[in-house]
Amino acid sequence: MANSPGDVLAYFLALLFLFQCVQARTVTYDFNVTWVMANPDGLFEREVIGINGQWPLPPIEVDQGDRLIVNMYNGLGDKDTSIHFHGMFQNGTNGMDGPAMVTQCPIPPGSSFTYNFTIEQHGTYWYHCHTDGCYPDGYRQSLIVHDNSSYFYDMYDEEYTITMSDWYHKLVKDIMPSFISQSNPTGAEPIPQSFLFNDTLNSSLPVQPGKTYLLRLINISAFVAQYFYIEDHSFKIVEIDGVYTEPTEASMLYIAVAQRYTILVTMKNSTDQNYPIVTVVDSVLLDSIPSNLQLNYTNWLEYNASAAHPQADLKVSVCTDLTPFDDFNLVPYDRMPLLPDPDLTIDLTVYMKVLDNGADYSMFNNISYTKPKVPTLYTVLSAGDLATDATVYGDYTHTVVLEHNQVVQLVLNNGDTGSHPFHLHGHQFQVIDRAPGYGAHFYDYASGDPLPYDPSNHTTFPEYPARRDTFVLPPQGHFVIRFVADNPGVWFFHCHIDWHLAQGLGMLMIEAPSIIQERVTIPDGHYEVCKAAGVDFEGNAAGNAIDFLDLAGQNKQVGWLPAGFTARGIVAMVFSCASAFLGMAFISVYGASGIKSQKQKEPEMTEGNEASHEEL
Ligand SMILES: *[C@@H]1O[C@H](CO)[C@@H](O)[C@H](O)[C@H]1NC(C)=O
Ligand SMILES: *[C@@H]1O[C@H](CO)[C@@H](O)[C@H](O)[C@H]1NC(C)=O
Ligand SMILES: *[C@@H]1O[C@H](CO)[C@@H](O)[C@H](O)[C@H]1NC(C)=O
Ligand SMILES: *[C@@H]1O[C@H](CO)[C@@H](O)[C@H](O)[C@H]1NC(C)=O
Ligand SMILES: *[C@@H]1O[C@H](CO)[C@@H](O)[C@H](O)[C@H]1NC(C)=O
Ligand SMILES: *[C@@H]1O[C@H](CO)[C@@H](O)[C@H](O)[C@H]1NC(C)=O
Ligand SMILES: *[C@@H]1O[C@H](CO)[C@@H](O)[C@H](O)[C@H]1NC(C)=O
Ligand SMILES: *[C@@H]1O[C@H](CO)[C@@H](O)[C@H](O)[C@H]1NC(C)=O
Ligand SMILES: *[C@@H]1O[C@H](CO)[C@@H](O)[C@H](O)[C@H]1NC(C)=O
Ligand SMILES: *[C@@H]1O[C@H](CO)[C@@H](O)[C@H](O)[C@H]1NC(C)=O
Ligand SMILES: *[C@@H]1O[C@H](CO)[C@@H](O)[C@H](O)[C@H]1NC(C)=O
Ligand SMILES: *[C@@H]1O[C@H](CO)[C@@H](O)[C@H](O)[C@H]1NC(C)=O
Ligand SMILES: [Cu+2]
Repeated sequence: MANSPGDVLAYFLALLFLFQCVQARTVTYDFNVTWVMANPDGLFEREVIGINGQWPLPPIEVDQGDRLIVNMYNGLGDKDTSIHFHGMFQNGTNGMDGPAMVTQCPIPPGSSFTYNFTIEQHGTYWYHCHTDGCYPDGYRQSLIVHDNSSYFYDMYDEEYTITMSDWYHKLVKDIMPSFISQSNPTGAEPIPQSFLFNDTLNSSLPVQPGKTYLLRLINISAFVAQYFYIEDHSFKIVEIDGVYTEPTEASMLYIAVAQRYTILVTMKNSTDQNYPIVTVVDSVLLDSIPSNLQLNYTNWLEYNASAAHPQADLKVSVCTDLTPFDDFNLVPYDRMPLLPDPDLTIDLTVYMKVLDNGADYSMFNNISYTKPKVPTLYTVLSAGDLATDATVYGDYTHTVVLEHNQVVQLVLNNGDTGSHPFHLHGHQFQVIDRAPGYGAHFYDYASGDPLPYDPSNHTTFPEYPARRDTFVLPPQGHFVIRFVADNPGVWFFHCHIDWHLAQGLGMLMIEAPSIIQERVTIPDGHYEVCKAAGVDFEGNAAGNAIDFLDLAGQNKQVGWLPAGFTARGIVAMVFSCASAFLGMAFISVYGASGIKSQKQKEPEMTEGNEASHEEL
């Protein structure tokens, strides 16, 4: 074939065109983070964490393959901060993951920090502050990675993103001291004052008859899970936590903190009526229910702005009429098969225990996560050959060192009567076993016997297990997940109820420390932030950069109560099918009244505890 100069030019231009088409964009956001005033529930105006003077915060939107740059300036004046991009793998960019004292220093007031990474994923995510319990103050919003090559791209006409959250009238700094304290030995979680729908209430989504909408639902709560349904409309689930699923019909969802569901909803052809979008709070999670707390909320699919906007008909019984869809059964669209038998199994049990100071803490096994003095990633980078020795990360960060590409199985048993949404940074994991299942009996185990995982007696693992990045551990039940350690980095595994994280319900997995040392570089600006914050960025968990095996001076968890003290009394739990799922006429009373009469040991802080066991 003869190549004329014209052909060559055309070929060259075509190449150039192709190159430009596939060349990813860089999407830059400048965030000036300051306090602003907001009143999203119409009940109370309060200070919230705003960006560029605004709240609700700006959603981040990118296309798959884009580079995202977020230049963040901390203008809060009185609070450290950082951003975690929830669900992002940060493959090769571990230093951009965001949790303070894990992969970076907390960003003090007056400092700036640049997050800079590429996004080779798609779907529905969110970003939130990951320092000292700061996202309940409003620092959280959606992060959408568009993908016009998704299998459902031509199955809808328009898309909407909706966040759902709980909302407190008090600032975290005014809640936290009394939450983790001797006066709250049962660890009763703070009760939200309301539950927001896309950061407001009473909203209408304008829709057109016959069209199909893609709804991205994101639970950005700090604590409470909710049921979601639309009256007279069913839908198809197409994505959970960034993983496309086989289209799966459902009519009700249970969305726990940090979980995302993307659904396709096809509208009716008539325009005479508007339909309630109903969210019902899972009140089982609340230790007490104030009489003025609204537990069910109506928003609308608005077909006709001038027609009535009826309140939800809550006479339906969730148990008999609707059952929340069980995410365990969702098959990923890519049909990734069950991972092979694990190279490493990590066994964990969740406990809530009163420690020596009379306050309630959460722990995996006997370790309540306590911040190290040097961010753990920076310990990896400064420890040389000792980085593979878990000793250098200290006794209270609960660090497990993983080898590159190991198949890891994590068995999580719940020694607690509450449910907990667990999140693993840097991965989507396969959920291969879980008990009990959703449904009427989900909460039965809260009052009955625990149901730990029995490796010699379990149901057959799914052939194509559901994958996601956040999963709910049922009360006194268990779940078992598998993932491949193919993402060298320091990854936090923790409960996403911010109050429980503050109580220590977290641990670290360090994948392939020597590959981290080869691949991960930290921009100088990140170390400048450490200097401004007065935090060491070299050395072991105790800040010792000379002898990495000497942990003298490390932050320690609070000491154990002497034997004989009851950790947590459960006085009464009244469950019924309807109440568990609809929160009607239902109260569960955790230990508070029971334990108050017991003699508590006087608080006795061992050195460093109060300062070190801070919330994240
Ligand atoms: C951030 O916003 C505050 C308040 O509007 C302003 O005073 C400050 O100069 C801004 N800082 C930056 C770095 O943009
Ligand atoms: C929502 O509607 C309820 C009842 O219709 C009303 O009492 C409340 O003030 C509204 N809230 C907001 C934030 O619009
Ligand atoms: C972001 O990272 C890329 C790759 O390391 C680098 O080329 C670029 O200069 C960085 N941009 C900013 C604003 O830091
Ligand atoms: C898909 O998205 C890319 C990047 O935004 C764009 O260049 C391309 O035109 C889009 N394709 C379609 C079919 O919309
Ligand atoms: C939800 O709120 C965000 C941020 O304010 C906004 O961009 C988005 O359009 C809202 N979604 C709907 C469905 O109104
Ligand atoms: C979000 O998750 C929290 C915690 O699990 C839960 O209480 C709340 O009801 C959920 N919200 C929705 C709308 O699902
Ligand atoms: C709406 O009308 C279209 C076209 O007539 C039909 O295909 C579709 O099934 C109807 N949808 C519903 C929900 O009735
Ligand atoms: C819905 O909320 C209202 C107000 O909080 C309450 O009176 C009612 O009992 C609730 N209904 C259900 C079914 O939860
Ligand atoms: C919208 O609702 C009003 C009031 O019910 C009704 O009069 C009108 O015909 C409806 N419009 C359409 C387009 O259905
Ligand atoms: C937890 O238990 C293990 C084994 O019994 C023990 O070696 C370790 O020191 C304990 N950790 C704490 C924090 O008490
Ligand atoms: C195996 O598990 C099932 C279901 O949890 C239980 O009913 C059965 O008693 C168990 N069998 C043994 C031998 O533990
Ligand atoms: C990280 O990237 C490597 C290739 O560099 C790939 O093999 C691995 O699957 C990726 N891991 C994740 C979690 O994205
Ligand atoms: Cu929890």
